[in-house]
Amino acid sequence: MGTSAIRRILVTGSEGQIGSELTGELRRRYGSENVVASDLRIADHGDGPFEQVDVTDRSRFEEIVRRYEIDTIVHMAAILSAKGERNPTLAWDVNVTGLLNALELARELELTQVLCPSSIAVFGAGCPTENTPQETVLKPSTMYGITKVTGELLCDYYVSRYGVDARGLRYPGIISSETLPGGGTTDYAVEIYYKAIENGRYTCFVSEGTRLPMMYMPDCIKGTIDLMQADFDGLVHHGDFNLGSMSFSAGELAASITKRVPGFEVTYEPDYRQAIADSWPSSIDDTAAREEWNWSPSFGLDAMTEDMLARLRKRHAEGNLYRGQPA
Ligand code: NAD
Ligand code: AKB
Repeated sequence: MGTSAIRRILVTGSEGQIGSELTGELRRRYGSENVVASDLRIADHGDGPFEQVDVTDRSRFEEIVRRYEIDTIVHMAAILSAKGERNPTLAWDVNVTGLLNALELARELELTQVLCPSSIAVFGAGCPTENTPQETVLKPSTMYGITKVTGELLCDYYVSRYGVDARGLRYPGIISSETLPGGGTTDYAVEIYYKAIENGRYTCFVSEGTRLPMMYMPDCIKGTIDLMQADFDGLVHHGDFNLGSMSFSAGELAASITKRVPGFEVTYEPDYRQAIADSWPSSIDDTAAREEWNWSPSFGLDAMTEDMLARLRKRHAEGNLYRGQPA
């Protein structure tokens, strides 16, 4: 097991918030022809191969892995927390059956590596909410969280039982400017930037005091690829690395934007996602990631806000704020 042999990567969920940017960076590093994008949604990837793959369809998944001689699956296909609460059985099918298919393909075809993200959604009642440790009680209250705990256990099981190189990180809420988030609880932390630029007003669906761990996309991409490239023999953990970066309340996020968008108005109307947010930690202890593969984030709140606003302002000026995505 190791990373030097990585040459043919399949990204599932490549059209999502993270998959879309990760695919681009993997193509820059490994060559466009060596990174196959795939999603349930059909997309045009002029810069490299794209295949429509439903990850719950094992035979189609296998067909694409064999056809492109894939050795690494970067498994981003998922149903996130808010969407998962609206359709829990779909969340189970996509998040658990989809991952099991990826791991079984890795076992049977002796692939080099499977990487599948986990989430701060694995935490719930009974764990410390400040500086939440790597090892603690995992009692999530959402179906999404339940699928993520299951996914971590599956990855670790395939490592110990079959010697599959399976890896995963517990991402915090990811904030980015290129692709809108796909139905999570932390989506407000992205939407707020778009609305600040679009019309100077935002109605936030969690309360002003809600404080969650967050991360800017460049750090997310860097952490993901750093873990992919880490020496397997140096890893004690595998499927469940806590990954920290910054923590702030919705009010602090709004203040960071208001400093740069004078007159920006935010109102707070918590909905069903408030209970999900309240069940998650406020901050994360990522010592294991720092010690085992040298994890170190770069962005803080104000640096992220500067960068987000500059990118979105430019697109807005070009009449392309949402890049054709539904607002
Ligand atoms: P997203 O919702 O933006 O994208 C998921 C993609 O999966 C979508 O393009 C969707 O079309 C695709 N998909 C759904 N069902 C599918 C199926 N059956 N077969 C193939 N594709 C399917 O999600 P994201 O934010 O890019 O998340 C990627 C990974 O990171 C997920 O595992 C998610 O749980 C994890 N994660 C994300 C965040 C975040 O804040 N974005 C935080 C923690 C963890
Ligand atoms: C969500 O809110 O569902 C995701 C996550 C933290 O896993 N952003």
